Amino acid sequence: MTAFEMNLDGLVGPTHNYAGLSYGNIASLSNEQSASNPKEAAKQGLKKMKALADRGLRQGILLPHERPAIWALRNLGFSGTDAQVLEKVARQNPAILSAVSSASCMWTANAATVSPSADTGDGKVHFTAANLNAKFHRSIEHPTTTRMLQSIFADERYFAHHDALAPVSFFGDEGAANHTRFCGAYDAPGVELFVYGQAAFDNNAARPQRFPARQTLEASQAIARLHGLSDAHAVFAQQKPETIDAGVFHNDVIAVGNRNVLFYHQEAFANTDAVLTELQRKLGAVELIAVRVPSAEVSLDAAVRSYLFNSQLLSVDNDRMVLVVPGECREIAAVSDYLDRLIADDANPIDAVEVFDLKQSMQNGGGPACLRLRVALTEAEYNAMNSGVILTDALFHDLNAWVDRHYRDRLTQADLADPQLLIESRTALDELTQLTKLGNLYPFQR
Ligand code: SUG
Repeated sequence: MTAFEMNLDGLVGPTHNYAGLSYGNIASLSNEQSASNPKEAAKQGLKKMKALADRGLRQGILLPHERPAIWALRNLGFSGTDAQVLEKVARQNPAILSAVSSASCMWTANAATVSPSADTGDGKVHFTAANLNAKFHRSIEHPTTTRMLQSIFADERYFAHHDALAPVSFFGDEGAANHTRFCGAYDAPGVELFVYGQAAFDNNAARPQRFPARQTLEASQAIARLHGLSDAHAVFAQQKPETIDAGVFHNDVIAVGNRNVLFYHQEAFANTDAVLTELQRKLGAVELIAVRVPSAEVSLDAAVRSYLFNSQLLSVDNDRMVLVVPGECREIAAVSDYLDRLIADDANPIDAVEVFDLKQSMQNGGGPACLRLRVALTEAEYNAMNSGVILTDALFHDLNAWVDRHYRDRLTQADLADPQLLIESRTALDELTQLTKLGNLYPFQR
């Protein structure tokens, strides 16, 4: 049986904007109120997807959600026609309008946690949509995410879906951004590393002082239980609290892994030696290659500014790996020099770097790794999924034309109140569900 990793990238939605919604995410805060370019954002993402698909990697998309989320505004008591709802929220509380207009579902690393069938108790691929309850604008994603994943991975012989965890801070869950699976081959049982920001029930546990820890140990443990992962298949590790205060709001801003390789910054974990020892013990005969980046070579600040670790580490041919990084990594000399040394060093399997311009997403704190959800699948599981979301040449062509037809090239906070934007967005999404054959996904379609 062969298995591989598929990447499902979030297609950037037509309301992509900069609202400064994510306290603790430095890029989001510093670009608040800038004008965005949704058309360019969507095309930058599509270009990355196409380049990886052209390398022979399996690539698919997850669809943007309905935004502005009129249903969420109605739940908050705004009433009348859709246009009246928009007018009222814009006048009474524009911050809420910004939140329900965010295209944040593009960062699909936060959509869900996925455990491949080789690891789970019942031999199915398990999905749990993330509750994302740390931020209001993200907490409204999981109902649509769950529906979408259920409709893409519908075959119950292969796939199991769980609702998001209880939406309270004790069970704050940010999905795969804090989850990395290690293995030999993708079809062999692996070890899943769950990184958390704080243990919610332990009042004496170390925690960040400045910015919030979004993922809790209790949430990670619940997901491991739901997915039927035995102790042999799971490791729980705390992120170093000081890094959260430095702007590392998810583990995928400070570490990335693929197969038996962990690429991480020296400051990533609270207890690095214990984490590496446990991972190696549970991996058994598979040798863990831990590539540690010292602060002396790349400072924590440079790591956050460049998003070096928010990269995709991909197996290209057999044992070789390519690191897919954002353009910012080549703009910071210390990081760029480090990358040159990394690929020249034969002690690790990373021998190429591929650079993408993802500035539109980066300005909201989303790099290459944020934009994708990894799903390791066997060939049979792949054949059982809804193929409408798989990025073929034809779909790539159709999506670019669709973006050209429906997207604006400039959006400000004031534009979010425009009832025409809602109509444009719904028209676009309605067409997209037909293009991808996903059926009626959105509240406005029901
Ligand atoms: O949740 N930014 C997202 C970025 C998510 C990045 N994901 C990963 N690291 N996996 C967030 O903070 C900003 C939206 C705004 O400010 O307009 C935002 O939601």
